[in-house]
Amino acid sequence: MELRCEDVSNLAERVLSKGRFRHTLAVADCAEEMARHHGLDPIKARCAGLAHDLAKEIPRGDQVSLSRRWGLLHYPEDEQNSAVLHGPLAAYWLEHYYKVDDADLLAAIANHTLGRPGMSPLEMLVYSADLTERNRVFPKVDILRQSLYDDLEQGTLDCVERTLIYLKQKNNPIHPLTQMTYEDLQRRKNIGTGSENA
Ligand code: DGI
Ligand code: FE
Ligand code: FE
Repeated sequence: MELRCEDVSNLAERVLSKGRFRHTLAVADCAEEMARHHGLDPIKARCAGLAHDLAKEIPRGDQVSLSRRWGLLHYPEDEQNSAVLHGPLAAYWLEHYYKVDDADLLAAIANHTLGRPGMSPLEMLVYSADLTERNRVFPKVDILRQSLYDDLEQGTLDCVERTLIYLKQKNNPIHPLTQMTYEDLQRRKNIGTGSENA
């Protein structure tokens, strides 16, 4: 089934707090705008943005038990830091209960917190819009926005790097997928540079 923006927006408004819904709308606007700028599907980007945090406010204990039941726990770190489970949960829920069958849309929702090696442009959009939407205020956020405007892949690499620095500063463990995403984007950048110079 195709996911309609209006339906996801209504669903998000119903299941999320006011503040989280405000963030959701800002991610949707940001993802849509970036998609238009980079020649990607703006409606799909908006839809993914609207859906990305649908499972965020499920109580953490329930997030862990649902993830276990649905086979979504892949790393010891998934359980140790349950803040990373809500993306895969929302995607699973939309796929199995709403019969959403757009694999790229589902992946963008599932991977919005940690990324993954081999991210698609839509996955990069949602990952980066989540970090840089208009309500996010942290030092140098404008530099990230500019970098994303100039080049989606480089901008996403900068976003992952910022997440790594932030997690290290706070002494939070780095999830293996965050590290793998970073290394993959660096590798892709180097391959790109190599072929341009060839
Ligand atoms: O859901 P949002 O708050 O909008 O943003 P998000 O989906 O990026 O989730 C952010 C949370 O995920 C935040 O608590 C930090 C956590 N997180 C993201 N990557 C990692 C991580 N936590 C750890 N420990 N390791 C990671 O690599
Ligand atoms: Fe999230
Ligand atoms: Fe979010």
